[in-house]
Amino acid sequence: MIYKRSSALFAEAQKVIPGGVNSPVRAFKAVGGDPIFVKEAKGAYLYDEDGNRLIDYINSWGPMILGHAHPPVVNAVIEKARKGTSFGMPTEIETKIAELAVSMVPNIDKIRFVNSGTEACMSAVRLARGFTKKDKIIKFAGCYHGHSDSFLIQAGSGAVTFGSPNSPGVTEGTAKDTLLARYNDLENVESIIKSNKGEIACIIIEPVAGNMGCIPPVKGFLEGLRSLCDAHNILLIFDEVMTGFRLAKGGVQELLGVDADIVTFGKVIGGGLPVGAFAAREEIMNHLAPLGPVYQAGTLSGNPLAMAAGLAMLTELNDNAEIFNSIDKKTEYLHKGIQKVLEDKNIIHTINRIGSMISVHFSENPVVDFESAAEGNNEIFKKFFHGMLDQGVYIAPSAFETWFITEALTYEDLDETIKAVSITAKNL
Ligand code: KE4
Repeated sequence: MIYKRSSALFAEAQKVIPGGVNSPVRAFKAVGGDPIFVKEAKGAYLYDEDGNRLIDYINSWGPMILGHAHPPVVNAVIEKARKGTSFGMPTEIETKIAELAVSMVPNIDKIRFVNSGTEACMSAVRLARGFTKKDKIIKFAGCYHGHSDSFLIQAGSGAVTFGSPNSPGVTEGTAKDTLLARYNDLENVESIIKSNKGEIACIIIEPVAGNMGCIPPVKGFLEGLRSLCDAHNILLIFDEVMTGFRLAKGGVQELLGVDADIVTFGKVIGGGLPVGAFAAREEIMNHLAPLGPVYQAGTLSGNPLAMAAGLAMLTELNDNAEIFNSIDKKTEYLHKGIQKVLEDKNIIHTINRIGSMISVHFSENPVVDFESAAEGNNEIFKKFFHGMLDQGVYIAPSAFETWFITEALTYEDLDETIKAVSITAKNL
């Protein structure tokens, strides 16, 4: 594959945009080489600036569950744009998508729209602190909830896992209120709660992790968190920015039958336009301004174009629930095909999959938390990434990401992808 024009565009971009990208993971730092510049996309395919067609397994990191340039979504945005692009005033379509989202997801009575997953998670934590009148939060190593200060925390020293900033600009004052736990380790969470009695406002978790590669919760883990939260008056926040409206109509709450107190959304809910949201039962959401004291706001929140895209997307998913079964089957087919090829070539690997989320880890041990995810052989992953790219298949440019399956993929695309793995595996 030739990427000359992408490289030239990248050189230009770096002169005026830090790192040439508006979000770091796009810069290919984890895999090397210059990032691919996309010219356009349709269905399951990306068309880059050098005329290459790539089968897309990122789908804008999740939103394109029905494929790129999906006509009902595109037409809805065009129609809306003709009537104005932003008003900063309430519009009926915000109520329409709110009613639909509330009808699809368990345990939520009200929803507030914002402009990104980060904003949704940041606001959800502020709401939990305001509602419980407690300051500390528990998050999990390897889970990503966006770039709000409270989340950019790494494991501190010492057994009590006090957080410490993992980015300049995050203060020690902020970090002290974020406690870091190990994913899938209930005892660890319990010990942190015991060490911070009466101080923890919420536990925020990706109920199915997608930012360490795909890591499903082990049996009983989410149920255990629910019990701990009930016993200690802690709110359980499910960050469903990735899993919401993807793993089931009602997300992980529906799929695994565990109730959250607050749920955050992003990606699919906006149909590819900038939308995040957070939702909960009425007694919690009514603490939000202008009703209650917890402040949160946004000039472009509920933007009509974004609402039009999101409403078109959620309507199609709500009316055609068999879509979820179809993409799950495609993901299982891909899983089995890749696994057979890598086993035949004796390549040490493990594949995690749940619903339409899947990740390939070049490690022999099960990948159940950040530590085990980090054991993966990154040199082999880099070769795998570029080998697949050379075969016209675009997977996440990082071993700590999940592949996202789109309904637009055909079984021929899946076979082509499995064949690309077979060719790539020869050089691993
Ligand atoms: P955004 O602010 O990027 O819309 O959402 C933050 C976020 C929150 N919660 C979860 C579970 C997420 O996965 C994300 C964002 N996901 C990454 C991909 N792992 C976005 C890609 C990027 O950072 O460019």
